[in-house]
Amino acid sequence: MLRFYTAGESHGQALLAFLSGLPAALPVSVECINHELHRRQLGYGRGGRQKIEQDRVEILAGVRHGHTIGAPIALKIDNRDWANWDKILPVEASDSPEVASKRLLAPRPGHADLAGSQKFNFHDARYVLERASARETAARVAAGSLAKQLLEQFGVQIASHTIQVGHVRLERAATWEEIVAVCGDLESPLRCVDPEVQGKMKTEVDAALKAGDTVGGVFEIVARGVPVGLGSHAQWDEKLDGKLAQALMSVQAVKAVEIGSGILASGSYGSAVQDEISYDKSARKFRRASNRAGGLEGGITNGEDVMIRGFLKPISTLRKPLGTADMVTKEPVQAAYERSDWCVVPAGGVAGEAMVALVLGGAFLQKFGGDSLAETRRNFESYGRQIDEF
Ligand code: EPS
Repeated sequence: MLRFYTAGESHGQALLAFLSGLPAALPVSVECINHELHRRQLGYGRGGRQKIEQDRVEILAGVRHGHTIGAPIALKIDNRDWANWDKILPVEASDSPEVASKRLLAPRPGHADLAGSQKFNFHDARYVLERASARETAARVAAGSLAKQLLEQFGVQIASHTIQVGHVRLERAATWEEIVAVCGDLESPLRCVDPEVQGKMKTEVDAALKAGDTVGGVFEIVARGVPVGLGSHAQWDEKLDGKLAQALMSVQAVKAVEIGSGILASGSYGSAVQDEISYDKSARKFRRASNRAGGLEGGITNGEDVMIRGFLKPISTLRKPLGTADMVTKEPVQAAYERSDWCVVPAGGVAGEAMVALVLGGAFLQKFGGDSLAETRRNFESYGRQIDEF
């Protein structure tokens, strides 16, 4: 079983991720992790913080001589901004005026500020926002890169692209080749496969900035090469669609998740929604004429591309703030503003890829097990023969 946790505050010393359950002898590329971290920092509509940070991973445990050793893996990403925050957020008790100057009493509508402060009984949203910040996704992306590196050993690839920013939507299906190309394109401003649509998306982002507002959108994750049979129909908490939905929903600002053509399907007839099955005798393979199910039937992967979308609300830190109530005086005030991004859809896609990799990697290891990569491979290949002979 693959398990992971993250720790770290947005302006603390570092972000940490702990991952356990990877088989021993998996080759690990630090360069690949750093590449993913870099991709997460990109995107049109990012704020000042990404000019400060240059996210790079340090592996502290679980990897030796370039391979996993079957021990828990500890990953660290330093926050460069810590240099500006060490007096404000020290580990030790402090009565320095800097601490008081950064108290946040005017909770932002839509952020965790108020609900988190009430729950933990802080009359200052600082501790809550530090942990609720989407900066935490850097740790997920580092752990997710290791899950990707496992899955790649078995021919599974995961990529994301942007299909909507604000009101502008990509109205056609993108090909796998287009998605892979845009996903790896470090120059692409919003990771949309269509240059014309992307131009309109940029205009949407510019309009939000000009208005002191923020803009949301939709990213799509596609996993290709996923074997038939991950997840199970047998129990509610074994259904892989449910696990994927939860994983994507946990990404900051995601407010809805769609698998395949789930939203369209709810307003269509059954005959127009299901994917008809045929059997290709020469390839000895079952085929589906379409993939509206998004690669999942009954909570089980069916061998088609796994397709899942995350719907991001516009982020809640607004340069032109909304009204709120002071947490101490209870008087009406304007919500707090320090600095912010105004569009994070491409970054959301990278975080989404990591979450999909961690869930698929976990389901993969649940099915095939193995304490060493060689054992996992034997189990995988033996199951492959069962599927071929079915
Ligand atoms: C983020 C870092 C943060 C924000 C953003 C994501 O940096 P700072 O708060 O110092 O500007 O840019 O956080 C949020 C969206 C949020 O809601 O807190 C990052 O590295 O992704």
